[in-house]
Amino acid sequence: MKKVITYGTFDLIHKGHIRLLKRARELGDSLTVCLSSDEFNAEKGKKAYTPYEDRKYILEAIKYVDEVIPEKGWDQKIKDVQENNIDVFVMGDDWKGKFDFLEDYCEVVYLPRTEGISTTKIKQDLGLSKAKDWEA
Ligand code: C2G
Repeated sequence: MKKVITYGTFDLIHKGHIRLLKRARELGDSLTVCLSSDEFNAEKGKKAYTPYEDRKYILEAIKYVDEVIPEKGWDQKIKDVQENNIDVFVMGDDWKGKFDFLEDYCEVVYLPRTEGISTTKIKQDLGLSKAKDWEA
C-alpha cells in the first residue's frame, strides 16, 4: 500500500485545496493530511477563520482524504513519515525545494498550485482582509 502525506492549514477550503488533495491521492493508495493546529498557524503567521476541529471535520468528508492528523510544528515531518510508513510527501510548488531533506526518507513531489484562487483572495474579494500577499 503506497501511502501519501501532505501538510497544510486548509482554511476556507477551495478548489485549489481540493485539486491538491485529488492529485496527491492519485500518487498512491491512501492520503494522510497533516493539518496545521490553530497554535501552529499562529507560528506560521496565519489566523484560520475555521478552528482546527472544524477544518478536520471538513477534510475528513473529502473523498480523497483517508486520515487527518495534527501538524503542531515545523520539525515533525521526518517522524511523521517514519511513523506512518509514508512513501510520498506532496506539497504545492509554492514550497518547492523547502522539504527536499525528506528525500532521504520518501519520495518528495511538488505539484503546481492552482492559479487564481487562495484563501487570501477569498477574504480580499469579500472585503475581509487587507493582506496583499498570496496565501493558500
Ligand atoms: N494550494 C494549491 N493551490 C492553491 C492554494 C493552495 O495547490 N491555489 C496548496 C498549497 O500549495 C499547499 C496546500 O494547498 O500544498 C495547502 O495550502 P495551505 O493551507 O495554505 O497550507 P500552508 O499554509 O502552505 O501550510 O508544513 C507545511 C505547512 O503546513 C503548509
